[in-house]
Amino acid sequence: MALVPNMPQVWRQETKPHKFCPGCGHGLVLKTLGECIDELGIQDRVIFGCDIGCSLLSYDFFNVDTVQTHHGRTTPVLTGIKRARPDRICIAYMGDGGGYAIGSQHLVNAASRNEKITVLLANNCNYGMTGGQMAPTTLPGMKTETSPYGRDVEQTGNPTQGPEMVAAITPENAYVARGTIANLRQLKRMIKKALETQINGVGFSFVEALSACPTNWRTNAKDTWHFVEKEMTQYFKVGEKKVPPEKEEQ
Ligand SMILES: Cc1ncc(C[n+]2csc(CCOP(=O)(O)OP(=O)(O)O)c2C)c(N)n1
Ligand code: SF4
Repeated sequence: MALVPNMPQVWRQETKPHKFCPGCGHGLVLKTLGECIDELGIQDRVIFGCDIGCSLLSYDFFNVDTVQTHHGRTTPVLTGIKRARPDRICIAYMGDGGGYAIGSQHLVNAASRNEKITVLLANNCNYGMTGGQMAPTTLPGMKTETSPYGRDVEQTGNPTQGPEMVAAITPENAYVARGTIANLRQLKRMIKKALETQINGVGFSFVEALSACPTNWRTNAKDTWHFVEKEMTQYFKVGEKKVPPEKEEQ
């Protein structure tokens, strides 16, 4: 990312170590977002918001204006900022707990109002920061701290299908997709299209990224990738769910 003049030497470094656990997916999602911001040349216009949860560890990840919000409240905070400053590119970043549990009403409201913000959500099938409790996205039969015998879908329902839900309630000019850390080129194309949807002032944009939490999954590298690529995709289908229609040439 471009350097800011007059910053202390330590902050001027272009990269620094992130704070996530080894093998965590958040770093991959955020690096991909950073590449999109750089390639679109919007660093000076971006306002980045991160939730409570492990997403908050990104509060000093980027050299952009950043706000860290309460759990689940990143979508309305960024909606408010966008309404006050429509010239800014507002990006709300959160986990599946922040977006689909405590913040689900905000996601529904912002999506159905077609707010001109971009929501990027890392789905790791559990509440990572608090020690791996069951989340709306926990897979059927998956063991977590609060489902030690495996998630019972008869009692707790099926995993939340976030992008499918957002696609169902947004107008046709929204952008909605599900990517994965297992295919970062595709995820980058999706995040870029989401940001372009906001840059063009078209509509709401939402990208869920299938992510990894090896610490709470208690998986080694091989099993982590197997879970992301084979287990999660049985329930969460990767792909674009809604793409704004091409503008006709005048
Ligand atoms: C209002 C409120 N309720 C509950 C919590 C406790 N809490 C902190 S992080 C978290 C869940 C985080 O899970 P997720 O949003 O999926 O993000 P992850 O850590 O997995 O990236 C919870 C329940 C809180 N901080 N504030
Ligand atoms: S607890 Fe999970 S989501 Fe949080 S930093 Fe560690 S691996 Fe990532």
